[in-house]
This record gives sequence, structure tokens and C-alpha cells, in this order.
Amino acid sequence: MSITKSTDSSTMIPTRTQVAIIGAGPAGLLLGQLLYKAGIDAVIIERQSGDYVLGRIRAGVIEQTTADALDAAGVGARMHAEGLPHDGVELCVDGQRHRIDLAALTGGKHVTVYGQTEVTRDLMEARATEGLLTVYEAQGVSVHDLGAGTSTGSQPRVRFTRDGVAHEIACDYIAGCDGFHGVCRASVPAGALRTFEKVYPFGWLGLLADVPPVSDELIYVRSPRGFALCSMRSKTRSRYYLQCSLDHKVEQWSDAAFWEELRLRLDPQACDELVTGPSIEKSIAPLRSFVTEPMRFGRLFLAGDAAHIVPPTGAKGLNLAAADVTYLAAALADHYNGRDDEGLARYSERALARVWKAERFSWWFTSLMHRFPDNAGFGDRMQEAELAYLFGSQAAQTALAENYVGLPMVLH
Ligand code: RFL
Ligand code: PHB
Repeated sequence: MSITKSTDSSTMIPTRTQVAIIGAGPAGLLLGQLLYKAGIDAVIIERQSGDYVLGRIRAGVIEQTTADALDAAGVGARMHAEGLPHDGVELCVDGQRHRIDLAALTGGKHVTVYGQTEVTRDLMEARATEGLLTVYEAQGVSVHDLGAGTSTGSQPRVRFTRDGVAHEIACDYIAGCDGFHGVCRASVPAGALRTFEKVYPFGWLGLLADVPPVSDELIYVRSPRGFALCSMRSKTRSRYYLQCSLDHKVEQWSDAAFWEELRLRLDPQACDELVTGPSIEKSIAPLRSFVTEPMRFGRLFLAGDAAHIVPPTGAKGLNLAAADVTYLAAALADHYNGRDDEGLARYSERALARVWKAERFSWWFTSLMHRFPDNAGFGDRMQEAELAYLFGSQAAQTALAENYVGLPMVLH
């Protein structure tokens, strides 16, 4: 059984569904599974191939609320078996490491290190097992009749082409899970949404390699040469990042140059213990904070990166996407079970309350740990004072730990 195959023939694509989900990233796939569990009919429409989606190397840290959502969707088994529970993280500042004891500071909470690729694979597999439809390689996807300000009878539609055949799916609701560059947010009339944005003057160069991690826990590094992160996917696969200039191209970075630069940013013990090897993947990601308000326009609900972006320093992007679709799935279940529409009415407000707190944490952690090109002088001293305060204050460490393991979700 291929988990990334969409349809055997385009005749299988229906003309109607209850919820059309645009995008088969973690937000769209998890929403699809939660809706299936609630007995709600949904089709996922994705512009890329399934293999392309699985090939994207992204997040690695799963909060407890995300793990709970994956369990609720019936796809948590492999994460529990293969994921690595982490009770702490380390911050390395100017060559000295400080451990933040996440479990002790949060009453026993932890995060799980389990790659986004694996989460995606588990969700795709569950979808294929249940025979649920994902239309991959849909071209020219467009959304219509979103219904804001019209009568309740309005019926949204999704149009696209697959294998040269044009399709239209009518639905009750559209879930815009199509990421930052997707079509859903862009289809809302100008002026109906307000956006907030901060672009950072650097990127992250990431490298994946089949070498054992340098340490049992993640190390976030602030050094005079810039930020670095030592992360992992398993006990035999490591993920490292280096802060880099935005004009750098990935082709400029040989594996040898990457490892050499990483060594220059690590503490002496990590340098001694670092195991290097050929890269499996290397890529550069820009860093951005971005929020759309509200996360709804009529019968279109935005979720995940389609509605907001965080810089990866706080490891919040995938987790926010999971929280959004947990709110949305519960709201749609209440609607279709005839309970009430309060969840749909309050979706944006509830999701945004959590989003803004994660935006604040990701911005704070990014600002604390990176070298800013124009920061020499006062800005550097502020970082140093903040770090000295953090390492000397249990209250400050508790604030970091609470945010890192993930803030609670308020469902009702
Ligand atoms: P995605 O994953 O971007 O998926 C959107 C999907 O929509 C498709 N699409 C369309 N489909 C149909 N029609 C169109 N017109 C379409 N336009 C786009 C796309 O092909 C895609 O398949 O968004 P989603 O589902 O909201 O998930 C968000 C997460 O992927 C993202 O927030 C995280 O990866 C962010 N992130 C991290 N998050 C964490 O929680 N923990 C981490 O440790 C973490 N590390 C990271 C990260 C992101 C990174 N990069 C590369 C930005 C590390 C990095 C380096
Ligand atoms: C990752 O492993 O890709 C990762 C871990 C923690 C972060 C960001 C990315 O904060």
C-alpha cells in the first residue's frame, strides 16, 4: 500500500464533502484524522506530491498537547515507541552550558523529540489505512464563495485540476491548512484580515546527518560567531543548525565548512564529543514572526502556518498547527453533532490567544540567543543581562520551561 498515492483515477474525486482541507502538511493531515474520528467527511487537496511533502525536513520537538492530539487522532503509537522524551534543554552561552530542568520546573512535563517527517508519515499511513482521500499534485487550487457576510445558505467550493481534468468540490467549510505561501489566506478580500510581521536579519542553515547526537539533550548555543543548535531525530541521527547571513546560499556550505563553523561555536566538551559525517540534507530557512487576525473569513478557517509563522528557536510552529486544528476539529464536531456553534464562532479568538503567547516566546528566545548585525553595544549588554538574570533566577527559568513544554489549551 502506498501512503502517498492519492487516487487511482480522477473519477474517485467527489463533487461534495463536508470539509475541504487545503494542504497536506501536519495541520491538514491531523485535522483530516481528527474529523474522521468525529465522523465528519473531509477531502484533503495538496499541491505537491506525497513524496515531496515527506521529504521536507522541519520540526523535531513535540509538546505534550501535540502528543495528546496525535493520540486522539489514533496515530501516537510510533511516537511513543520511537520518540525520545526530553526532561531538559541546555543553553550554552560563551562556552558555558546551563541546564534548564523542564520536568522539575513544570511539575513533571517534558517534550518528545520526534521528527515532523515521522509525524507526517504516521498521519499519511493512517489516512491510507482508512481509505481516506488525499488529492496530491492538485494544480491551480482556488477557493470560492467563502460566504462572509452572505446568508447561511452560501456554499463554498474548491476548484483544481488533476491529470489535466478540472474538478470542483462543494463543501460546508474550507480549512486553509496550506502554509505561509498558500492560496487560502491570499483569497480573502483585501482589508478583511489584519497581519502583523517581523522579519529577522538572518537565517538558519540546517544539516541532517546519520551520526550520534553530541549530547542527550538539545543545546541552544549563543556564541560570538552567532547562534547554533544541536538537535537530533534519534540516537543515531542528528540535526544541527547555524545562524547564517540571509545572502548565503546552501551551495556555498560544504559539509566540512559546516562542521568547522559548528565547532567554532560549541563549548570545548561538545567539540570533543562531536561526531561528524556526510550530510543527508542541508537547507537554509529565513526567520519570521507573522500573525493574521482573525483566523476566519466566513466559512474559511485558517490553521497552522497559513495563519501564523514563528521563528524556529522556540520549536513552536508544528505545535501551534496541532493546537489550531484541535480547536477546529472540536468546533466542527460540536457543529455537526448539533451541540452548538460556539466553538466555530470563537475559533479565531481561542486559537489566537495561544498563538500570541507562542509568538512572544519564540521572539524572546530568538532575540536572546542570536547575534544581531546592528546590536553591538547596548543590545549585546541587554542579552547578557537577560541571560545572567535567567541563569540566576528560578522564576525566570520556570517561565522559559513552561513556555518550552507548551502552554495549556483551553477547549471550553
Ligand atoms: P506546512 O507544513 O507548510 O504545510 C502546508 C501544506 O500546504 C501545501 N500547499 C498547498 N496545497 C494546495 N494548494 C495550494 N495552493 C497550496 N499551497 C501550499 C504545501 O505543499 C504543504 O504541504 O504547514 P502546516 O501544516 O501548517 O505545518 C506547519 C509546520 O510545518 C511548521 O510550523 C514547522 O515545521 C515549523 N518548525 C518547527 N515547529 C515545531 O513545532 N518544532 C520545531 O522544532 C520546528 N522546527 C520548523 C523547525 C520549521 C523550519 N523551517 C524549515 C521553516 C525547523 C525549521 C528549520
Ligand atoms: C529540530 O530538531 O529541527 C529543532 C529542534 C528545536 C528547535 C528547532 C528545530 O527549536
